[in-house]
Amino acid sequence: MVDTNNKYEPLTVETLAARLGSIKSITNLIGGDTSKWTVKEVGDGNLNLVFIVTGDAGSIIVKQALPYVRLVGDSWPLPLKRAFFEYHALTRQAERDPDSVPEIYHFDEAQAIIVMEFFTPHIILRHSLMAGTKHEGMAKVLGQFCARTLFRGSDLSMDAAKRKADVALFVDSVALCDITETLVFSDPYFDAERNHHTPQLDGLVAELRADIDLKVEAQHLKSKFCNNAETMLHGDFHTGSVMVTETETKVIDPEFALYGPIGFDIGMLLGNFWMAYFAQPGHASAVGEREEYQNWILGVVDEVWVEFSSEFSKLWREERTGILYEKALFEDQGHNLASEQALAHRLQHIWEDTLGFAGVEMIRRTLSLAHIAENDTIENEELRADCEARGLKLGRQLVVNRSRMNSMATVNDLARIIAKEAK
Ligand code: SR1
Ligand code: MG
Repeated sequence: MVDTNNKYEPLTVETLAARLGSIKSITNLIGGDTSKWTVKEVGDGNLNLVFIVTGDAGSIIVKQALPYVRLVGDSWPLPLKRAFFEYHALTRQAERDPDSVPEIYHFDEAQAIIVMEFFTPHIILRHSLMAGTKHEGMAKVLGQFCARTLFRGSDLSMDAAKRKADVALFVDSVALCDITETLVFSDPYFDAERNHHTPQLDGLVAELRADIDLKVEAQHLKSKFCNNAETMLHGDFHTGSVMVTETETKVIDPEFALYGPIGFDIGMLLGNFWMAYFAQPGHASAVGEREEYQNWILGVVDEVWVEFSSEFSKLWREERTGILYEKALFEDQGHNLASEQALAHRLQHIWEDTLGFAGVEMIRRTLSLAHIAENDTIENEELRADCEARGLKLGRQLVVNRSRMNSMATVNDLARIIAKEAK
C-alpha cells in the first residue's frame, strides 16, 4: 500500500486522473475510465489539498498534505508526515467507534495522499450552525465518539505494549503538536506575531492579556496538554471536523492526533458549540430570530456531555482491561462501590479539563491566528466584535473558574446571562 519510491508532488485538478487512474482500489470504486472523471478542489481548511473525484461509478475524497501551512503560505513549512498520523488515527478511530469516520481506500505515504470515503450529502457542521440547521442524533454520536475513542485509546482499556507503541508512534508528530501548543495555549496571551483580532476588541484584548489569573490558568492547562498522555486524541475536534446531514454525523480530519488529556477533544468541541451559540445574532435575519436555535445549541452541549459520561461509565464497567484501576483490585474483591468512586473521580477530572480546554479554545479562536467562520463571516464589525466578546467572556470564566462549575446547567446558564448582557 505504501509506495516509497515516488518523489512528492502536489496534485492538481489537471494531473490527478493521470496520477491516480491506475490504482485498482480507486478504479474499482469510481470506474476506470479516467476520461469520465471530474475533479474538484474543495479544501477550505487551513492546511491541505482536498479533491472530490467523481467517476461513472461513484465518488471519493483525495486528501493531500502540502509541505506548508496553506492558510499562511510557504513561509511556514509543515512536514508531510501529518498524512501518516492522520492515516493511523483514522484506522484506530474506525476500530474504536465503527462507522464514525471515513473508510480509507488507499494511502500513499510519500505523496502524503489519503484516498477515502466521500460523505454525501453531508456538509461541514460549522456551515450548518451558521445556517441554523438542527441535526437529530448528532449530540449522541459526538458524545459516544468521544467516550469510545478516548476510553479505548487509553490505559484504561488498551493492552500495555500496544499502547506504549502507539504513544511512541504519535510522539513524532512534533510540528502539529507545536501548532496547538503555540496557537492555542501561548499566542493568545501576548502580542504574538501571527495574532489578529477584530479592532473593536482592542480594549477587551488588552484586559485579557493583563489578566494574571487567566494567563496562569492557561499555562496550567498547557502543562496538562503537554504532560498528560492519557489517550489518543483526535487533536483538532472542532465543528469543522464534523460532517452532518439532518440525521447522520461523521468525524473527519484527525491529522493533529496525539496522546493527551481525555478532556481536550470534548473541550474543544464544546468550546466551538458555545462560540457558535454567541455568533447566532450575526446570522439572524431579524433580531431574536435565532433564539430558539441558540437554545438547541445549548441542548446539544448538554447532551454531548451526558452521552459522553454515560458511555464512558459503561465502558469503565464493561471494558476496563488495561493497566489502570484493574478489576483485580476492585470488582474481583467485591469492591464495586470503590470502582464507582474511582470512576466518579476520573469523570470529575475530565469535566474540569473539558471546561478549561473549551475556554482556551474559545479565546484562541478570537485572538490567535486561526479564527472560526461563524464569526469571520459576520461583515458588520461592531456586531462581530460583540459576538466575539461574549465568547471571550465565557472562555475566560471557563479557564479561571472551571473547578467551581459543577454542572452543565450552570455553564449554559452563564452562557445565557453573558448573551443577554448589555454591550
Ligand atoms: C496553522 S493551522 C491553524 C489551525 O488549523 C487547524 O485546523 C488547527 O485548528 C490549527 O490550530
Ligand atoms: Mg482540519
